[in-house]
Amino acid sequence: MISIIIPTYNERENLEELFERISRALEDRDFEIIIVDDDSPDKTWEKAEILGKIYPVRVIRRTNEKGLSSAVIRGFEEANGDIIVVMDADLQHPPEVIPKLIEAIEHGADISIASRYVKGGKAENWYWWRKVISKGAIMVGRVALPKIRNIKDPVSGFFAFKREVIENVNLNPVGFKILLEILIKGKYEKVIEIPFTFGLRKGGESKLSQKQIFNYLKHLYRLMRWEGEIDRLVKFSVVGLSGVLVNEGTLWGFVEFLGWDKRLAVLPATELSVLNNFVWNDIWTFKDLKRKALYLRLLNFHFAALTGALVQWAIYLVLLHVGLHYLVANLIGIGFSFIVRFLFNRNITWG
Ligand SMILES: Nc1nc2c(ncn2[C@@H]2O[C@H](COP(=O)(O)OP(=O)(O)OP(=O)(O)O)[C@@H](O)[C@H]2O)c(=O)[nH]1
Ligand SMILES: [Mg+2]
Repeated sequence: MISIIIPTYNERENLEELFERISRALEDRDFEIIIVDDDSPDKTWEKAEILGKIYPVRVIRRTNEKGLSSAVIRGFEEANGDIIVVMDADLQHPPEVIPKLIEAIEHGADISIASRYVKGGKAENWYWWRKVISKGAIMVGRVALPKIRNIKDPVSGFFAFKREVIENVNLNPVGFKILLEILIKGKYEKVIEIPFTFGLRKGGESKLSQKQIFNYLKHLYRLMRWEGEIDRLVKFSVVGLSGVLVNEGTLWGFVEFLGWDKRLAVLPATELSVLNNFVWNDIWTFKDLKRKALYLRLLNFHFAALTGALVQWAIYLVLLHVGLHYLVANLIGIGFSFIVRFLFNRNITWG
């Protein structure tokens, strides 16, 4: 049995074609359609109930709750299927793709995603700025959450999964992107992406707004916390500060007690601080991620430090050139260096 969850808000005029095409695509299968409507002013729920006489549709009309993700989660609670499909009502998600999503699961995937960004997929007729925002948002998400870094379209609203993936998982209805929530918190091994063309909506209006971008960032932040990535960032910063102390302290010792040349003493002092940071990051920040051999981690860590220093220097020079105060320029350079080093180490050294 397959459950198809469709959240709706003012989609009345799309329902008939939607149900017709789903039924045709799934004619040799057992399925149910679950419409979760937030009491749409255009009475989408009423239309769905009428069409329910012809198609296997169940309608949930929510009157005291609103929001896309919570609607989808409500649909999960009502679903009877072993395979659950989520899609939009506005026909941007062609029902003809559903059999491919289901076949992927029957062939061993736990989650299958209809993807705009794998080979063969695309978003049709989008303004260039919408493409940039969409791709940029995905890139930020993949960088912020290493668990999903290999997934090309982790924010698709069109996907299918085995019921077990979300069993006993506490999904939070924040944000617009329930798939992200499932990819981070769900229990699964294999994900497959199926290319599809995301068309223009047939009728009705978009509910996507500027506010969603902010909500998306908030959602990412919560998932980063959940994943422990924020903890890592904090630990990495603390270690970085300890490195400053080691660097300054050893430099002072070399110069004052050993009488070394100031111009050269800074080099071993810096190396000692890099080693200090490596040790703490290895046994604390990234202690659960020692997948590479020790010498490779050590080598990569040095490479990250060097890359960070070069980035810092380059940004410093550019900002000096545009007229910033040198201390401000350096501070911004340090900020960028921090990000570069964190990402390098998180994804490569301990990746
Ligand atoms: N129940 C419920 N459904 C919603 C809500 N917001 C959006 N939807 C539905 O979720 C689906 C996706 O919303 P869309 O407005 O199409 O978002 P989009 O596809 O990113 O934007 P467009 O490309 O402009 O269509 C549609 O089926 C909407 O009717 C909501 O608050 N509650
Ligand atoms: Mg849409």
